[in-house]
Amino acid sequence: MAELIAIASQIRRDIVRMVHGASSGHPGGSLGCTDFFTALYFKVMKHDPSFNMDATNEDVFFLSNGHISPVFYSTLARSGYFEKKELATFRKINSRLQGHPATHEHLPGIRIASGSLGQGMSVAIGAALAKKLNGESNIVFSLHGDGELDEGQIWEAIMFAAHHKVDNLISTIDWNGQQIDGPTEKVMSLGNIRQKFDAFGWTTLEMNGNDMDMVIGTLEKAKSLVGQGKPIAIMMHTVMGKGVDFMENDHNWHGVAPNDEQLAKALAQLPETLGDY
Ligand SMILES: Cc1ncc(C[n+]2csc(CCOP(=O)(O)OP(=O)(O)O)c2C)c(N)n1
Ligand SMILES: [Mg+2]
Repeated sequence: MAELIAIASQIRRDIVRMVHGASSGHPGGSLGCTDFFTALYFKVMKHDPSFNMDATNEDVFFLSNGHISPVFYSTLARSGYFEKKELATFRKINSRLQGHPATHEHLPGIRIASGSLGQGMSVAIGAALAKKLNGESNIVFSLHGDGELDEGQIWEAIMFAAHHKVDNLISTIDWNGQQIDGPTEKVMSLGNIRQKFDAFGWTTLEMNGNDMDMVIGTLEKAKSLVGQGKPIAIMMHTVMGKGVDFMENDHNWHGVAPNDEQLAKALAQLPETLGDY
């Protein structure tokens, strides 16, 4: 557990350094979801950093809220998909690390373009059904923002997955209560998301997404529910900007880069554990 918490601290450092280096990007959701990514890639998922696009015989993850690419890129680099020094190219011209992930850059670990919200669950369902057709027992994971649930396509996908018993899919919702323009309650009230997934026929779980013990325990519990006829959803409570006190719970950090002074303040709160890129 201590090892995972140490990895998460380094990933948080990478996130603020990358966004600062590019003078643009999305630190808020990235920092909030760091513990989830760490648990998934360093503990829960069976995956191979030598990377095959088809993900044959391995678990697979799709990031639907593609704007939180900094946490995804850092996690991929830190788990061996590509060299960590490439993180320095984030959002630079001709970089493989574009602001929103895209497949034509051929960055190992990226299997779909995302950033246009609402599409990732449909993709994950397709991949999960393909695994069933191929007789594979591996699991498909996906992540979605709570603001992303404003997209109608998500609800079509939720309905479809229950109807077609896509029970090898674990979709997590980053329930941070914030989105680009303000708190989700103000922009468009989501109500009780868990009850909505329940009503649509999914098995649901809930966790504090910034408590590593709980993240691991809940993801393992979700894995144990695979194959029981229902898709699985995890309601993940996170703090936007987690780990950097002046960014926490503030939607203004959804997509803004820290200046030099703010970067220094942020890094002072995040121990360097694996060496900066
Ligand atoms: C189809 C589509 N509509 C609008 C946007 C603009 N947009 C980017 S991020 C965002 C808010 C997303 O909120 P959430 O998923 O909660 O992300 P968080 O702010 O928590 O990181 C919006 C509306 C988009 N990227 N795609
Ligand atoms: Mg949100």
